Amino acid sequence: MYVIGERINGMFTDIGNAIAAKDKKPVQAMAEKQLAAGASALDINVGTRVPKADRAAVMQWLVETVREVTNKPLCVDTPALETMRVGVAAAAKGGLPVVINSTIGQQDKLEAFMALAHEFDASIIGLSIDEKGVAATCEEKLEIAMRTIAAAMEAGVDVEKVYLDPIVLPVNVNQTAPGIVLETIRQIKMLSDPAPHVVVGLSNLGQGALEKHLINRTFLVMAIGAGMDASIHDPLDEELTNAMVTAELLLNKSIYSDSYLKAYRQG
Ligand code: THG
Repeated sequence: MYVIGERINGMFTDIGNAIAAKDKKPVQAMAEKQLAAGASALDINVGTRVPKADRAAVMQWLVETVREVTNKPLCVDTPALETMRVGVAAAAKGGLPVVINSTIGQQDKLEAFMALAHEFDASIIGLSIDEKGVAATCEEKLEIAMRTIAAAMEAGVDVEKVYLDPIVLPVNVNQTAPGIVLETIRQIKMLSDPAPHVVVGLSNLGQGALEKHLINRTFLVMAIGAGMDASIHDPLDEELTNAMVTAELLLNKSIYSDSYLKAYRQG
């Protein structure tokens, strides 16, 4: 599993406060902790407390702060093209790997973000959202997925670099949505050979629910079973990580030993 650590996000109080105080220490410590826990990449999101006019400059600061402690892929998380360009340029400096998180499937946005991906040799996450909002049905999600793949090919972005995100929303808001996402994952995996990568922002699912950790953990296992190969979540959640590693073991993606959980943590 390609785990993208979600914790460097201004929506969390510790990181929000560090951003406000321009204090690098808590940000760098959080980057190192997530990587030590097995994250393959780190999401970087300034959050909503930062005024819109300052977001590009704050994104640059946040990316440069994390880049001081790692050469791993940084996943620049913003819907704004200008903030994305600034963040991606900072993250990709020296030819280091970067992920654009994200583009929506509206044609003009797809073209602009795919051009940026091509320019920086970046990977890119394509959401199942377009001018009509979040796609509700499996058919609509697949239609946007196919448009996203087509736009990547047009822009010269290798399909291997595209991650499709069918969008999970809080289960306490709409209980039919998670099943639709699982079905969409299964179908995306049949679109082509090799199949496009699939990612979700897992923590959206349990947001506001008392049993959010259990809900997120159970869904992660189901989504892995459906073919999902990447996830934006908290790698510091040990039970979540144990469930993920066990799901991969049961799908024969890693070798069994009695100490397989320990083996994962030792890298
Ligand atoms: N898809 C993609 N990128 C994304 C998302 C997605 N980036 C942002 C978000 N969604 C993923 N990251 C988070 C981070 C935190 C929470 C949800 C999604 C969250 N956290 C706490 C919770 O679980 O209740 C609340 C915050 C706190 O503890 O202060 O909800 O879908 N491509």
